[in-house]
Amino acid sequence: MKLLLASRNTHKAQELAELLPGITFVLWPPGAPEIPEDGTFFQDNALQKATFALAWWKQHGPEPIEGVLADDSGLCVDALWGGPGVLSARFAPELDYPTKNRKLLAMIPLDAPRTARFVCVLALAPMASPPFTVGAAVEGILALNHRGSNGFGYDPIFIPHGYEQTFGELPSDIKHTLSHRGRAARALKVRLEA
Ligand code: ITT
Repeated sequence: MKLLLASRNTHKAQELAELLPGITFVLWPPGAPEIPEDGTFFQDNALQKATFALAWWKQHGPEPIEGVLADDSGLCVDALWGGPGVLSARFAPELDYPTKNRKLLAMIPLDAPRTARFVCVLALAPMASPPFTVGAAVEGILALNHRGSNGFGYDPIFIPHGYEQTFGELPSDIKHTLSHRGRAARALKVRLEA
């Protein structure tokens, strides 16, 4: 199956390629427009990205595809009322991730709960049938400090339940078995196989 991936995030692209080896991904071309994402919820944004990219590809796409896959995801921190959440990619955009992660940790009061979850919604827009979504989350807590250099984004500050290491310290195959994206990808596979 050949799908266009409606994302400019190369880390997501790599994870999705590892999680969905049966799918050949066509990457969103460098000259294509920015994909809008101004929804309130992960599901809104995932659908918006997939349907926008599908409409653009139908007009301009240089090769045949069977549909478009989009991923909207983020880190929801209970002590920050669920933030940065859908705004995870836009939190402190001027900072690199180590500095951003330190800033986020500094915003958590010492006596506040450190519970958090990563959420991922995948939207699949086939060429000729309505789009659908699958979603998943992984629960965990925030580390006291940035730890490890695996993964990307907020991985070095997130400790999944049942582990002591952050996603930045755990190898990618363990992250894939636990993560929001891994769970959503497996749900997508089940849906496609059905
Ligand atoms: P596209 O919209 O082009 O796909 P994006 O990075 O802007 O890329 P999102 O709006 O979905 O995508 O924001 C997701 C952000 O959430 C991402 O940039 C990271 O900061 C964070 N994030 C999502 N999944 C993550 C993961 O597995 N590990 C660490 N951080 C993650």
